[in-house]
Amino acid sequence: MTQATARAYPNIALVKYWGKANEDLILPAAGSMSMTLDDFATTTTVTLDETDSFSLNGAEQGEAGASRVIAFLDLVRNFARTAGLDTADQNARVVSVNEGPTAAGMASSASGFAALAVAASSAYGLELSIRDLSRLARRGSGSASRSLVDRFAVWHAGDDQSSYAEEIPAPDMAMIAVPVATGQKAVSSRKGMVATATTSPFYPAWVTSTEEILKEMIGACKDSDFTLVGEIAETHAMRMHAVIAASRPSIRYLSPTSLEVFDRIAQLRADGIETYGTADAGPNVFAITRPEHAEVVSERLRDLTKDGEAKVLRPGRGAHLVGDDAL
Ligand code: 2P0
Repeated sequence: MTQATARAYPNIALVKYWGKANEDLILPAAGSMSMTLDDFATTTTVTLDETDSFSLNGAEQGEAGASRVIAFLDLVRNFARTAGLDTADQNARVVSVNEGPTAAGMASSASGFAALAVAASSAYGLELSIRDLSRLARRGSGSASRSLVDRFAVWHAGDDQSSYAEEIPAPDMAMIAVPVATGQKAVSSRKGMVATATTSPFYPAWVTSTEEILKEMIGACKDSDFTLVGEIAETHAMRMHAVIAASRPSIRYLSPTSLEVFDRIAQLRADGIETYGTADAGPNVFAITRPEHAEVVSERLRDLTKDGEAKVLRPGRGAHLVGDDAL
């Protein structure tokens, strides 16, 4: 096959990844855990071609915009060479469409590299397991390793072989996206992680406490204890923003409105609607709640969003190949 199309969804971490043990192999300093979403998909087609090129949402990308994608294709070609495939010397055209907002804290790099890993490995003729696809996606963007997995994933810290994501059982839940208006330009996750690791005095404690809390989270998921899952998720998100804020110079991703959303979530809890919040490297907040409360939570958070819409998301599918008819 010289052409393949794949679809992948973003994931939102409930135990966060923030910091690398190895920059080149994208090995995390600690494990993490996430829910794969069922919306904001990226669909990517890879076609072997005369030259490497990358189109995103209909816009042809120049050298800078295409560099991470081409570096990833080089990696896939190296694997093809090792496997003795004669596709290894061919270039490729990559066409991606994001249904969610790109680079707006909706984890588009996770869905992007997960879809690219599946489509490119298939176009180049590699036959990889989900585990190896997760390892491959990790090399594009760490969090992409988790978007290979259905529903809920744990991404293991470790070496190149052992650092992959796999599915874990978890209590059923809904996630409500609360996109918050902002004028400020965030520091990229990649740069923010390095700044935190090198300048935040709390970073060593962040790494060790993340390993501990991940074990607790896996236990809570296994016990289907939604309350404990939610408490851990919100605490861990706040710890991440705290260790980041302690960088020098300080980095702050949450906006005043983000904090208002966290206050509203606390009010929902006080009203008996069990809800918890999390936020990534940007001001947008994601609320988690039991499925039966999803609509009321969305309704109660809507006025704090930038477009008056708080979308209800559910656990979704890991990255997968799609046929031409599904485009
Ligand atoms: C996460 N984030 O666990 C955390 C929480 C953002 C905040 O993973 O450098 O884009 O490509 O490995 O995967 C964002 O980091 O970083 C991220 P790279 P990535 O979802």
